[in-house]
Amino acid sequence: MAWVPFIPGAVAAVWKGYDEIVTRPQRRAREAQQKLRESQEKERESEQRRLVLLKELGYDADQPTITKELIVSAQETVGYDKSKQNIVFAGNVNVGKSSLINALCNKGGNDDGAARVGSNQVTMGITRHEIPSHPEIVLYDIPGAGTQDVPAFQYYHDQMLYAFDTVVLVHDTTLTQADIRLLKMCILYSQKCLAVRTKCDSYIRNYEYDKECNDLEEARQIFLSEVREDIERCQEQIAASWPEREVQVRDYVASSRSVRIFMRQNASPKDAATAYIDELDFAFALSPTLVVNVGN
Ligand SMILES: Nc1nc2c(ncn2[C@@H]2O[C@H](COP(=O)(O)OP(=O)(O)O)[C@@H](O)[C@H]2O)c(=O)[nH]1
Ligand SMILES: [Mg+2]
Repeated sequence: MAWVPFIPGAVAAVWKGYDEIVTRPQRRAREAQQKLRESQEKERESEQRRLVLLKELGYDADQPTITKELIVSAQETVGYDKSKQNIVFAGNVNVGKSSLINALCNKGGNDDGAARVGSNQVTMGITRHEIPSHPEIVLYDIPGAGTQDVPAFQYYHDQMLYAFDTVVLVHDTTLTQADIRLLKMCILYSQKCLAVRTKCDSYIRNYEYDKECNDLEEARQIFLSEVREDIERCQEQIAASWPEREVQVRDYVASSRSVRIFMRQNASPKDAATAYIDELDFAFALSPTLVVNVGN
């Protein structure tokens, strides 16, 4: 009976062979099919989300698609310079776009070539501004959206924002729904965008009075903690449109007064209303070349 213990071994060997040749390839094929179905499903969901988002941003089938050709022709219209970084400042009327551009160009509102500032000085068309000490950058001032009712797609399209390398969304209080939609528009078109919350000097001074603070420093701390919380909320709202990947738009807290002081290569003012907040990081985000001389 020497063959008896031999039988289970032989069966196991046959079964192993069968598994290798028949079952395992079938299992692998089933797994591959399952993976393919899952990735197709993910793609379908992501395309569905894109369509819903486009609708939310005011796009309908009558509007033109932003093609490569359209981008090239818009770049010719706006005077896009291939050898420079072309940065456009967008946002509502009176939020401080022109003031910020003047500050970066180290100009006062009355200086030659300065962007026109103030509520009676609305920018009518696109204007180009160069930073004298930084020929590698060109800034563009455009008219504000004017009303919250202009759909993001329309503003983005009409102002040819897709023609620029970077869109800076300027705002002076919480991001409005229109601001958030505009930022989503940029993300949708894979365009570099950032936000800047300006006029902080004036808000900190108002806080000192409104919140009955003991001094400006206390007002600054309360203002900053409220603003940072608000920014986080808005960032979450933006990110919610892209659950499949990580999306974050930085929102820098600054004032045009302090940006100008920074551009003149001066140290941060001591006064709690104008002391630097995110001015340095904002300049770095626009272009690292803007902060090269700091600290030298
Ligand atoms: N206190 C303070 N006022 C600012 C600041 N930026 C802009 N302003 C004022 O806000 C008003 C509108 O600014 P402007 O640059 O013309 O806004 P735009 O319409 O977005 O271009 C002007 O009266 C500016 O002096 C800032 O950082 N601090
Ligand atoms: Mg303006």
